[in-house]
Amino acid sequence: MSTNASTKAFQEAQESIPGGVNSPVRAFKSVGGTPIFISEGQGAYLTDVDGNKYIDYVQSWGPLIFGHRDESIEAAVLEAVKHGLSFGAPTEAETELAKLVVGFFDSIDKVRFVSSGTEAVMSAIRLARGFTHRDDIVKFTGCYHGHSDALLVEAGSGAVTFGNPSSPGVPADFTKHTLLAEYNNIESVKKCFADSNDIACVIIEPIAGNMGFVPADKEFLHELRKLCDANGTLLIFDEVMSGFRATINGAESITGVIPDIVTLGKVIGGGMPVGAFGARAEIMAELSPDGPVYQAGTLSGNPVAMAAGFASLSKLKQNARVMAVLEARAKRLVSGMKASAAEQGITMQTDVRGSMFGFFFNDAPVKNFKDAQKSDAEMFAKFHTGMLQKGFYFACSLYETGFISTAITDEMIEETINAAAKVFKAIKNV
Ligand code: KE4
Repeated sequence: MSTNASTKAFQEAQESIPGGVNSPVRAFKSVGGTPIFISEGQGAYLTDVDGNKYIDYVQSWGPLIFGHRDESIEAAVLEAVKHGLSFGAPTEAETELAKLVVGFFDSIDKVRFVSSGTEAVMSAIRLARGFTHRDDIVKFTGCYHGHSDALLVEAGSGAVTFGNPSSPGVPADFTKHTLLAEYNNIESVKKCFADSNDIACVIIEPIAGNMGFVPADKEFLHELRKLCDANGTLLIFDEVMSGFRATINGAESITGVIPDIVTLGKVIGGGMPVGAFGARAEIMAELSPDGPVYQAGTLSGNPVAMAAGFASLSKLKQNARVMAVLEARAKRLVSGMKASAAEQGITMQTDVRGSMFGFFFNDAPVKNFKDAQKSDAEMFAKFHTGMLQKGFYFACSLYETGFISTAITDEMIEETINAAAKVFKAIKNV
């Protein structure tokens, strides 16, 4: 498989874009080799600039649950652009998508759209601080909530991949209100509440996808809810990644824990830039222009992005059983890969929630970021490279998550498992 054109494109990109990429994790730094440059996506497939085809298990880091160039989403976008790209004024498209999002979540009465997950989380934190008149926040090591200053502390995703969890350029003053706890460890959260009586919110990925794939224990989330209630602290579920990927009704529907604020992104834009945050009416009433908490955005609620998101979520609503089908495929994939690895004496930890899946090359179950960091990063890099060379595109970091789209068939899953068996065999026979 030649990747000469990608190599050339990467060299050229590095002359005008830092690292040659517009988001660090894309640089393949943690798996080695040259990032492949994509020329197009179609259904389950990506095609790179050398003409190589790959079955795509990343789907733009989650948004494309219906695969590339889904007909209904593409038609909605093409129709929307005929009426203009952006107005900076309210449109009915925003109301239509808002009503759809609200209908999926018991915890959400109203929702505000923004243009990224980072914006959604940054705004949700400000709203929580404004609503509670408190300054401190609690986050969990290994959880990633976008790159706003106060949250880029012991973050996951790209921040960890580069081993610099707390980024330079973030003044200590900007993170002194950020308290850290350990995922799935309620005692560590109790310590935060012992250290501060000024905690506005606890923010968590209830189904974490940025330290690798680590769903929170249900009991832990229930304890977290009780702790927040006892202290007048808001609980924020950051579902930018897990929203409409683990389930269509939010983590609340599978854990029984109702958050105060939910942040969303990815799938709700159908591949276009959309983030959102929602909560019950009394909390959202604090948000400008109704209330004093300021938040704004030139392209927030962009009508073309709204059309893509509406088509994406409408299709999910009309096909509610789709998540069960995707989950069955995800389970088949990880169990097949795990069995193939075991034949070569390689141990994998795997987990699935809906269309999300993850795996660690690790001898013990992964319950938090410290456990995840004990995983075999070298084995992961060899696996990623071997699968890429066979035409299977997995997330280029062990601190990420995999996704199944409706375009990925049972046959493709079997193809992937067979390829993994060959890759594990080759790794062991080196
Ligand atoms: P964006 O600003 O990238 O749209 O969303 C930030 C964000 C917030 N919260 C969660 C739970 C997220 O997973 C993300 C973004 N996810 C990463 C993937 N791990 C985006 C990929 C990237 O950074 O290039």
